[in-house]
Amino acid sequence: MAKVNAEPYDFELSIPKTALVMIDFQRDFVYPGGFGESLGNDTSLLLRAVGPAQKVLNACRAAGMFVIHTREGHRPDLSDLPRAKRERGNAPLRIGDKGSMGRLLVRGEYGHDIVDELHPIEGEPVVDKPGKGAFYATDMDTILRMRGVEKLIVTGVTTEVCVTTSVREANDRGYDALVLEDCVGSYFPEFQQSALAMVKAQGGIFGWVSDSARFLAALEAARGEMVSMAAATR
Ligand code: C5J
Repeated sequence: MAKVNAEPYDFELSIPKTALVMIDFQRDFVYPGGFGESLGNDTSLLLRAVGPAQKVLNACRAAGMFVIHTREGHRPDLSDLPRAKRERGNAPLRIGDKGSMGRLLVRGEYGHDIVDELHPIEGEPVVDKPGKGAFYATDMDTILRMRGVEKLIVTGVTTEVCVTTSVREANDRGYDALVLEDCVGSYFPEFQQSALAMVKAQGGIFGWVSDSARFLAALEAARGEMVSMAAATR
């Protein structure tokens, strides 16, 4: 089986059993004028992950891998927004308030949607989540299990918030998760480093860490294996 060179050790790649998970690549986090900037963050740090993530997305689509996207946000009436989440941070603009890309983190608004470069295409489910974790109050687990998915390739923003919260949730549900470090982004470079270190420590306590180049090389090998297997069974 094709293997992705990764830490703490190689990650076995099986295209039919794997999903590419694109976490919260929303304008609200990645561009100025959205929720991320309203909290005082420099959004340009997240943009760095978009190019590598686009390469991985295109390659996974070409390989026929299942792709699933998530978006963090709330109903327009904010009925699913906990008081604590709205009030915490004491920012001048809060979730539900109007920013330059529409109401912050509200479903249906321009800022809530995924950036053009990584926009979902037909057949790629979009999971709308009210929390940080992709599995909390969503049908993420059901969708993955219906497809027979056991392994996750994880990209997205932000590394130490929604990405690793989702990786921890996935771990507890029995999935193997591989995080691609140049395809995840944080407003805090030091948090990016420590969040990824926590994933792969202790023999991969939450999962594996690699990067887009090493993943793409293994994906090519896995595609080759599938072609050879199909030819052998003909
Ligand atoms: C945050 C996220 N950072 N998607 N959300 O509030 O990581």
